[in-house]
Amino acid sequence: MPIPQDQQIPLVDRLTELSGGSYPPETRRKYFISGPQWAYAYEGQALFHAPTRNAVPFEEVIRALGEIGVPWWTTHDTDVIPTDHLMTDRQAETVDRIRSALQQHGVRCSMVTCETFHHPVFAASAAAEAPEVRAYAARRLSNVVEIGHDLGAGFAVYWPGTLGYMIQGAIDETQTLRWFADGINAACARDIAVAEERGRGTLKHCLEAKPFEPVSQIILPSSDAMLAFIGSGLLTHPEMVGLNPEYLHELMWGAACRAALARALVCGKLWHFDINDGYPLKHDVDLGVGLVNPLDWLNVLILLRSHGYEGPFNLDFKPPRTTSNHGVFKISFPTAVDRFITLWEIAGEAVEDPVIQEAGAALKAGGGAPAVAGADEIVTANRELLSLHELIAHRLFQILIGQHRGRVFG
Ligand code: GLT
Ligand code: MN
Ligand code: MN
Repeated sequence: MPIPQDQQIPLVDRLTELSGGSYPPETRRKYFISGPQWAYAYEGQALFHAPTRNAVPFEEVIRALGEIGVPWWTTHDTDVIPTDHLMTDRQAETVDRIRSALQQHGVRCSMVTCETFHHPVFAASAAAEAPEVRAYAARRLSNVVEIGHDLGAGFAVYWPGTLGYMIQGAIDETQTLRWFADGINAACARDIAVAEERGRGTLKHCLEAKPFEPVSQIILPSSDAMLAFIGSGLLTHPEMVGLNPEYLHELMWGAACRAALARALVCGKLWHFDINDGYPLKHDVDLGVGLVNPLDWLNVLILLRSHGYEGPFNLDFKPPRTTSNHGVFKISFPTAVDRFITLWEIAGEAVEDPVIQEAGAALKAGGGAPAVAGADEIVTANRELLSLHELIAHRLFQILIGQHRGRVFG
């Protein structure tokens, strides 16, 4: 029987209820999870895709996040302020409206980011040859820092998605990197001045890498490249600059996200994390966290829990274009938050699991071969212990699907 349109929302809502309930908003608010304006308001458009949803103004996004229980909101400057209103009185009016919407709905702004990829002025990147483009980019970055302070944010993110080219040869990459550093240096300098004026701390400036898209070659394509850039000597305040890795962006170049995060952790630069899902070596599909790689995600969160990283977790996903505006509110955001919280809690169980703990301790104790033993003797001493690697992997699978809590074989 066809389902007439007026019965579709009740059907979706009933099946949503039937699929296992959800965390209450108060529980969700205990986690440092943020909802991006651009994710919630994404209309489903792309190069080959017309929009499938209506635009959603920030008042509605902030209201919805408050109701769902997402405690933090993030935005690009141009998600909420048209380009020609930026750095004018109209910007201040909008920032006031944002502030009152946040206050009204009990949501706070954690992060602001500068759009340096969509507008034609950035066609040759924000570090283009023409000095006026770079001067404009520096003003835009500094302005975002001010908006961040106006809204009480603690983080600024920079995704240099057009810092590269489609066709090689016209630009000198070393020059581009120096010019890009000039932009970040301008943002940090402005931040120090504004923070001082307002008696606030400075922001944490976080670089986000993506290996390709929208240009075919990006000069800083991975979190590791960003780490090298931070340590290159080009930044005047490297201590103010860290990383915002994105889960899928690491998969896109074939990395283990967990290992990429580990490299950021040992450098003390894991400051912000975009959470989503997708497929290795494909384009940036930005699916909801846990929908493709739940076991990999469990492992990522075990690493983060073991090393004291507790957020921000920024829900940088794109609700699929088959989801309606109602679906974004009812399904996309609440279920993404709940999958994340579930995986986070399961990761806590894995860290505490007696089987994994004992296996890990046994592996570290080793087989007891003498310190001066030869290679064959060491192999023999450890041979049976090393089977525990596979047992730990099996145990993680069991924990993921709840077998440690009673689901049994047979
Ligand atoms: C864009 C990109 C994201 C970044 C955003 C921050 S912009 O949506 O694909 O991964 O996090 O600028
Ligand atoms: Mn991202
Ligand atoms: Mn992405």
